[in-house]
Amino acid sequence: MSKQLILALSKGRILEETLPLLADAGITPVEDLGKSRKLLFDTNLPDVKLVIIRATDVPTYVQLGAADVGIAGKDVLLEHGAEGLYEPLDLDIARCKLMTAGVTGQLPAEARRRVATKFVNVARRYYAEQGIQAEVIKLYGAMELAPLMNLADEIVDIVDTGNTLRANGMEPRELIAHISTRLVVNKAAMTMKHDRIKPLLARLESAVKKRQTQPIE
Ligand code: PRT
Ligand code: MG
Repeated sequence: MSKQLILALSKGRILEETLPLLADAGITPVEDLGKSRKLLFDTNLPDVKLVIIRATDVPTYVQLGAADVGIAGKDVLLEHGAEGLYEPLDLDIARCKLMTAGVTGQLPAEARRRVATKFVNVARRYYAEQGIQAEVIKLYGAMELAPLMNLADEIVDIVDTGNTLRANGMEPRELIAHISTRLVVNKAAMTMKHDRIKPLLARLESAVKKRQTQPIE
């Protein structure tokens, strides 16, 4: 195994909050990520590289060892499954909730419930645990549209302020999980590259703690 360390970062909203944390931990990309179409970046540390990929691909890269360390939302990790991954650190960014939601004022369907979501594994598990019969329908976006178009009775989606739901005549129903961004590590790399990963973990952990104790501006 090479001594190079590859970090897989989720692009999108998590990235903006990840970069300051990495900077606090002493890792900065050598070029402006926003100005480049590249996906693989050198950093100030000669043996640390960053790959910037779809959030849903991060656990796959780390599980299969193409990246040693990854940063992804707990929602994505719950959907992917934990095989081959350690999850040693909560980065405490991009907090939100994974919830069920439906049309405002409408009671959940009594019989078999049609549920639209991109989190099909999470949804199947959740409804089974609740003893609710559910037909889970996979969508790739705009879940809020599904009940309005009578494609589904309910959705499973990320909720933060609830504004997106309200704007579409929907309301949150049940909480499935509290979500935040997590650091994941390939299990083999954790052993083989322990001398590299351990100090990175320690520096990120203190960067997270520093933020948590800072007064809110
Ligand atoms: O990948 P894709 O394009 O499908 O998702 P995206 O563009 O919505 O999100 P992305 O990739 O930029 O970041 C997704 C990750 O950010 C998730 O995996 C979560 O861990 C985290 N996160 C935190 C959120 C939100 N907050 C959030 N509010 N991801 C999505 N949202 C969306 C949600 O899907 C819904 O459409 O925002 C809307 C709800 O927000 P409110 O404030 O209106 O309730
Ligand atoms: Mg996106």
